[in-house]
Amino acid sequence: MQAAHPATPASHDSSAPPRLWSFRRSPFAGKARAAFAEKGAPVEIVDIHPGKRPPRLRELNPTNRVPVLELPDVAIRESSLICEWLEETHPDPPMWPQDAGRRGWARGWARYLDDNLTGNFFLGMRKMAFGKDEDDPDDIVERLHGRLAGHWPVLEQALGIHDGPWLTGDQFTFADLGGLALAVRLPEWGPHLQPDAAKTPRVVDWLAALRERPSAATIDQAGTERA
Ligand SMILES: N[C@@H](CCC(=O)N[C@@H](CS)C(=O)NCC(=O)O)C(=O)O
Repeated sequence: MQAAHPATPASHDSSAPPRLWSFRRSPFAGKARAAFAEKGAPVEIVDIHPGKRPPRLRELNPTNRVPVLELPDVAIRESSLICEWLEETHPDPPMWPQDAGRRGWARGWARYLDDNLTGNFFLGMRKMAFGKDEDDPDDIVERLHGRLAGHWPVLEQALGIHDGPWLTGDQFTFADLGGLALAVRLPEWGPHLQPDAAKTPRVVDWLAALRERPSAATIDQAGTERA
């Protein structure tokens, strides 16, 4: 597994809280910030400027992406793996179901949300903000955003399985956390893409419940800027 990339030596004071390299508008950095808030775990948030990424970011994460968590001896890349580190180091409150089957099911939904909902929506926003790639079709943003409509009914069905309010039932898990950035940003950034309460009422309620969580405030949280 290539989760951890060695940080350069003496990178980070071991008595200080871990440092989360972040960007305010990044949904995956937002997921990691919210995970720290849900766990009540201390963290230092440092912001990069997406157009002027500091060389240190690539030392920590070879893909030059955020989020990446800097620990005294290593750095952990990928928002989901930062969540796993948190679950292991801060077990309370548990953010995965105790039952192995339900846990595997929830992990599958966490992945589904990242890939199909968060991924398509925010990649479309990124292309709107920073421009399309050379080989993108002219309507790339509409294509990416158009995919959301097909995923709402699938999510509706999943939310019906354990009788809510969360994906696995009463317990709020990392699978639900995967929808938090979308829940917070969609009303403002893509109101026309929101699900229809008449067709997918569970999804509408789930998105509203996500926005009510105190950790939702971290989705728009900036850190100290690092050049
Ligand atoms: N799968 C990664 C995705 C990370 C990611 O795509 N980060 C974006 C910000 S949301 C980024 O830094 N993109 C930079 C780029 O594409 O150049 C994760 O979950 O951490």
